[in-house]
Amino acid sequence: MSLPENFLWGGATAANQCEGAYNVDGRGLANVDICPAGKDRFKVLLGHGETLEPDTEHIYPAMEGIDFYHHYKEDIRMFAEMGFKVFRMSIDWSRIYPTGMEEEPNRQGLEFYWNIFRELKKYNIEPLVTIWHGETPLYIENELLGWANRKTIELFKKYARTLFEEYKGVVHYWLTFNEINNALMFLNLLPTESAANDAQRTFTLLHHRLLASAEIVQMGHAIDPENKIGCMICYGESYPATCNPKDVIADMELKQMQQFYCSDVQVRGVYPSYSNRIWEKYGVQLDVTAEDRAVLKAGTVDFYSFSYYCTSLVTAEDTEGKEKVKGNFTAGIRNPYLEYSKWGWAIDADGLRFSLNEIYDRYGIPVMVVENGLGAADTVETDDSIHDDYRIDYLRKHITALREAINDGVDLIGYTTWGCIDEVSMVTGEMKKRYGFIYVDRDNEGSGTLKRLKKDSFYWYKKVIASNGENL
Ligand code: BGP
Repeated sequence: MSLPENFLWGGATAANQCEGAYNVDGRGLANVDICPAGKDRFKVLLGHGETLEPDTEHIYPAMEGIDFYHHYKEDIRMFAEMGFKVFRMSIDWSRIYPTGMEEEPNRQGLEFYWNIFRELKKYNIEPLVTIWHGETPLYIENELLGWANRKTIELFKKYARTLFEEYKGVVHYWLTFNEINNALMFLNLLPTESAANDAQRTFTLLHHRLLASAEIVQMGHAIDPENKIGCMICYGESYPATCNPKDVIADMELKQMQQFYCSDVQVRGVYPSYSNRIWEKYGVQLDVTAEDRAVLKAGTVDFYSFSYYCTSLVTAEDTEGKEKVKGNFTAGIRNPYLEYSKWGWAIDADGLRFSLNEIYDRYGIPVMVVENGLGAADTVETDDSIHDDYRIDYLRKHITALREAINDGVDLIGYTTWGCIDEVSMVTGEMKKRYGFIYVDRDNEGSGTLKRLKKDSFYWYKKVIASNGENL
């Protein structure tokens, strides 16, 4: 079966990983600006950093990103050349409300996104806007404790209202929170004692984000009934390591918490039946009022979107002596049937077909894959060409899986590869880990001309889109 004619082919980015220009045109400092590359990154990302001011010892890659802020015309022209139908991007809250507390939005920030939308329109590329891709004004983090504070919901609603009103009729596709569930994945990666200490805060901040998401879904629909608003889940697909029922149960419990807890709320509008058991396990007391439940019920999403990179294996047994592997916020033991990328993430295209079926069976609403790709180090040849056949191979297999899932009956409406242009890695803060069809001359230390170069995958993806996924 062919892909639907209006299938949304494209690529994805996030403001904090590409825009740079952190201190221009009235933008405020954001939490992501002070996330250093290297070993201290996660401490800060998780809100455990001692440094809430940038220092001279660290490199802060978000501050300059790939300077999309000043290169957007050139970059969008290249996306158009590949034939993109959709471009996923996020808006940086601190560009619109520099501290989050202002009564009026920063006009220059709004203008920057107007410029992008006008440019996209020129090429008939539909924007897909993530309202929150981890970017929070630093003031809110420092003074209000960020999302742990219920008051942040109101500030976020003010920001979202501004976007819905300003870009009414221009943006039709929105995502509320990027990978909303990754807070739970972070929790699972912590040693048991730290996880126990962090659980109350994590589930509370997540409750606030889920409420905020539901509130702004309703708001977005009220402002423009044409708006299509989706959730976005980090789909850390997992399999039981063996047919031992203990492994199957361990996998089920992990899935309930990591994969389904948030989307069950966002799609079905209620906390799932198993959530009490999870809260008990972590000793969490959540303040879920009757009013909260009504908000969650009324703010369900129109479509389900997710990121897909790799899969992992779950076992109930002691993993001592077994080879451990990591993925996108996941950890497990090595799957002997799969190959692994240089950054240690399993390459599993069948897992994408499996995930798509699992999701569509569960929710029955339109689905979009909004992140997928291979993080790899590229080599620029003397003639500026880049032969990234490994990336083409990865994407070819995953697009084949999309086609299979559509044959299975999944209502898949779009596909945006992650980091369609090289940008800063979220997990490590490196530039060396590249996903793009477009190479950006910038290294881990922040040096480079920022020159853009087309990789072999650029020409390949252009052909794929032109043939609507037939010519792989
Ligand atoms: C997802 C994030 C993206 C992106 C991606 C790849 O979790 O939503 O922002 O960065 O992971 O991760 P990395 O860039 O670290 O390889």
